Amino acid sequence: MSLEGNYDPDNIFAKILRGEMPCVRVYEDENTLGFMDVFPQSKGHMLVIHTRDTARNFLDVNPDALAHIMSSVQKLARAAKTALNPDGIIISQYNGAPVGQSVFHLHVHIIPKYKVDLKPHANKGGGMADMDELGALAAQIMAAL
Ligand code: DGP
Repeated sequence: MSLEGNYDPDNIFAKILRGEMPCVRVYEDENTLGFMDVFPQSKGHMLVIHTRDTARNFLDVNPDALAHIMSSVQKLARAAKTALNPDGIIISQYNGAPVGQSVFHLHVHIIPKYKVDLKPHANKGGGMADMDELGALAAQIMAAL
């Protein structure tokens, strides 16, 4: 998919929002959802999405919705720092399949980075996470919110 196109209501994050697909939730407010990435690039890799705005990418999004998303990203990044003590935290966001976007509901990655361990983006080699491990990490981060 390119930068052009219409929002697909059957994308995987839309299904998560409708409760049609499971996910390990970390943070929710009236506008956003933060949850564990199921193909984590590192311990504590999370995603933040808007729960109502149907932007496919950064270019489409309503600025107010973007502000809500980034506020939650900051909240979760701070919690990840407290809970997991990473050496650094990458905040990233991809626009268009050619640069790596694979889910076309705008999302921001929070990727705690440790000196020893960073896996490739999405499901390109890192493998799917164990849901119990994701749940334990989510609980650690939630305790720091
Ligand atoms: P991107 O490639 O930037 O569009 O990121 C999509 C991310 O979503 C990628 O890191 C893997 C993750 N992902 C894909 N499918 C699922 C899913 O069903 N559940 C969760 N929690 N994450 C998913």
